[in-house]
Amino acid sequence: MLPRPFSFIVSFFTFLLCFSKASFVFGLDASKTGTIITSSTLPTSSTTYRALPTPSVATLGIPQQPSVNEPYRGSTCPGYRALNVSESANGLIAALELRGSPCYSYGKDYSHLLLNVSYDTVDRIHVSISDIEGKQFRFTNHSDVWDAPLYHDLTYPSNRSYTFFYNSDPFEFWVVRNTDNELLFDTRGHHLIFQDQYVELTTNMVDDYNLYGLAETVHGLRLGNNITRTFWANGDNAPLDGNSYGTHPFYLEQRYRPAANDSPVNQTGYHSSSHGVLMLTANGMEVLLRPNYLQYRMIGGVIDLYIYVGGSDDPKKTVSQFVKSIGTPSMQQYWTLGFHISRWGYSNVSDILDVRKSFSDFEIPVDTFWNDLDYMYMYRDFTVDPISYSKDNMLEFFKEIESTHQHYVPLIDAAVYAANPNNRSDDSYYPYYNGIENDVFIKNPDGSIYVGNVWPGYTVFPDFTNPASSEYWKDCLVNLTHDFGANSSGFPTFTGLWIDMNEPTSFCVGSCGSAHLDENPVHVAFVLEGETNNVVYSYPEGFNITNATEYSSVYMSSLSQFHATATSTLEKVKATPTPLSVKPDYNVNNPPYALDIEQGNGDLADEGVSANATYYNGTLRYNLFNIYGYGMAKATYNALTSIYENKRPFVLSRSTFLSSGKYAAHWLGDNYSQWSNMFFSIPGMLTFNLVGLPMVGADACGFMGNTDEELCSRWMAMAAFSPFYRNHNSLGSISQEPYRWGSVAESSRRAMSIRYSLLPYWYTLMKDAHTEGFPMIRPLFFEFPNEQNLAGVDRQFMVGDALLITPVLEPNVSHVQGVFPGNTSTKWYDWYNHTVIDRQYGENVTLYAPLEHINVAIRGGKIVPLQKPALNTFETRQNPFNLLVALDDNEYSEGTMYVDDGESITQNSTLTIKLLCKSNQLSINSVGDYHLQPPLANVTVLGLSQAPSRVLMQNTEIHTFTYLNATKELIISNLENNTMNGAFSSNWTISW
Ligand code: MIG
Repeated sequence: MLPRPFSFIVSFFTFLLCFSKASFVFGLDASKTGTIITSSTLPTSSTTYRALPTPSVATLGIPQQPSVNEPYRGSTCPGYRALNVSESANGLIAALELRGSPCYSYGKDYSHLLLNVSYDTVDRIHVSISDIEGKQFRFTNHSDVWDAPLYHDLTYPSNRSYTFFYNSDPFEFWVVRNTDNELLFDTRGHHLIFQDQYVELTTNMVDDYNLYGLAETVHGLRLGNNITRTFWANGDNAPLDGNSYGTHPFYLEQRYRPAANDSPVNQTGYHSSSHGVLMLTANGMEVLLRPNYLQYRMIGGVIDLYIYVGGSDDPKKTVSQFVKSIGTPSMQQYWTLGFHISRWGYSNVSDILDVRKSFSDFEIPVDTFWNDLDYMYMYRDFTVDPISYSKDNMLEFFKEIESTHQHYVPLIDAAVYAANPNNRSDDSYYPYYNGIENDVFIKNPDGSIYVGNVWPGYTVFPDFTNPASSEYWKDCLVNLTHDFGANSSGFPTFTGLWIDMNEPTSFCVGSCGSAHLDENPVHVAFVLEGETNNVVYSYPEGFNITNATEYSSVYMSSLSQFHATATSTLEKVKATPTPLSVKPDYNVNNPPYALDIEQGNGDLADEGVSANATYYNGTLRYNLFNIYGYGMAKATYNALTSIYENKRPFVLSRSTFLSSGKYAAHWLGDNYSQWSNMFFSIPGMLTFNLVGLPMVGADACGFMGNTDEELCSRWMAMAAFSPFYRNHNSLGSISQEPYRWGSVAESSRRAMSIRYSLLPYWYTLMKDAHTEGFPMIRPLFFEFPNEQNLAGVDRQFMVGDALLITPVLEPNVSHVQGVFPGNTSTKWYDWYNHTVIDRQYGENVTLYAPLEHINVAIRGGKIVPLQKPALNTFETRQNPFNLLVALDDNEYSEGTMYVDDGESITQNSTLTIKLLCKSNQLSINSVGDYHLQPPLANVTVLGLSQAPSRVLMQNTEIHTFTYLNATKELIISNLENNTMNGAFSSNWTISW
């Protein structure tokens, strides 16, 4: 724990001062800039350059005013004209020529561009615009770093579902869906700007467009037309509307149009269509959503625009087109669908063992125990603290969880401790020296190693774009299994990995540790929760009312802490940035267009490995900024496949990029224990589900700040319906395992019994996500796409197509309102009492929602496969099946169930069961040989108008059935004897 010397603070500010002055002087000097376009197009007068706000020398640590808040600079840009257009069956090629003088809005204009339109597939068109000389960084040239089906599945069909139109002078283009002439993308009226550090492309939009996606941020589901989405990976907590951990530059647009004839299936008066748009880049970018237009502003790279044609009435199909083109998410192991308990602050093995025992004492299901930084030796990756997490104790722990088929997932940070060179004998940290030897760490532009500051002190960062890093990373992780006590017989230790801080985050400006490794280990540049004067006193909204007495004492303590800290020197330390010895030909540290970022004061070099950091082949991080987390997930996934052969790796990643779902699941990061944050987790999860990363969840009960009983009860219940279900907590907050309060325990037990019984359904949803790219949880409009009033609904959500969840999202209430979509013949049944929910079309129905109860509705027409729930997923899998058959108005319903061994990458056999109920007969049709031993216990049929006189399974009469008149439900039980060889091992029918 060595505080940084105060002198650093002083020198840092002196440094800042010098450079802000210098920037003005250098800004006038045109000769200091490199040339990209021909010399004749270079500006001749210094006034042209005055417009550039930033210095043309490389600088670090300079805060910037976001350009998006400044007057628009592109209005004098002349645009381009198309020359030599040549069309073929595959697409269209043209040269684009600047139509006038360069405008230098935020960089130097290219005089000539190459337009390449490719008719990729029936429903996808690719429009690429690049500089003709190929000087700009081009993401799509780096398939070694990021590969996807969209590079390979090119068919150039003649029966394509879209048409590309253009005007030559000025060059403008638009793309139309053939079936209904919808304009999907339309640049008419907007000049293209294409400069070395600024590319701008604008499309016209319809009024009040319904746009979704563009993850990751904290916002409602429907983005609206007054938001700027910034893509620049960032590790800050819960940045409302700001740039966050991941970047997924894809949007889905849903449009409604009045229906000509109002058919009985569609009482809404509308039809809908949807399409999708992807801007494929890992560069810094802003997307401006404004009334009637949407504008891309990229600070580098080229244009690689993909338009997914989608079609009528089925947003799922549009999402599927997109997700299949980037790569569908992987199947996870079955146990990952169970409940996960975590916290930062399990300071030794006994803490975890106590937690495990309490879960069992309180009979609350749990599959997985998570370990944060606490297990490491001085926060160093790939080490295990020899005292608090000793091998002997860990071995006991691993044996125990193995006997109960539970799991353990530890955290790994992106940053690797940089050992103190003066102390090599004591500080022989192998992952550092091994990485140096194999030359796998990110560099500075001058070739020295980039050194940031994270938990263990000064740190280095593996360069996951470097092929050599995969062996290195695998070696590190294999060593970690040994540190945990794995021996040659391979005793299992962790069965998944949690990868954190992989934006990657660093707590200082630039390569701050370059000349300071001899000071390691240093304490992070701020005070940790729980350290002196940093007690967590925040509570959820309404805590002052619900817990008035406790609140008043907390308030007094927080006041005294405030006074104590106000007078102490808790300022954040910033280390001296290292000046660059190599000057890039453009300004990577303070590009002329300043992104509106969360990082300290808009400084591109702060709180993350900065833009001038350099990958092994010379690529600047500037150009591959947003893909670090993806690379780390991929390397971790690959390492795990070689540690556990043919087992699906479970990786949970904080930073993600397009197609990260192939390698990782995601949690929404550092939220607050606040009701508002519980709400925002819904749009957060729904959005990830529509960008191809469905295995997602938020830290239930909230991460930062203290939770309280009521919030935690409600959140544990709601999170039971998220694909990834984990309760995680920050270092200094009060404990929040579900057994800490009676009502939280009870509400968790109730919701978990539903979740665990639904495991066959969840697993089938995961399979659909994996094969089709479908979301596991969905906004209501995905299932009811013609109801315009559902376009913004994000306080409710659907699990698959059969279940509608209406959570309580505020304190001190016992009722909740929700809509139940579908025309008046649609039926919704209450999960618990099986009554039909009484509702009108478009009505906000008030539902009773006492503290331990979450409202779940089943949609008529769907069959949901269930299994009797147990205390973990393994036990649940051994239990008998049940079928919940929710009939629609015509007494029809259907469903599917997919099963396999739940863990292997390559399956020897699988089983897909189609379930169908019509004309008083339920039948199954199984395909595949995977054998499921558990029998069928019960079948419950909801919405059966008449009591049956007898029930037959195949030709055998079943006497164990009852019909409940009040709820019109048929319960057929004790079917085990008729299905002794497995519930679905041969096809059967049950009729009545
Ligand atoms: O700066 O490892 O989002 O889940 O508990 C905090 C400590 C670093 C951030 C993760 C959070 C984790 C925490 N980490």
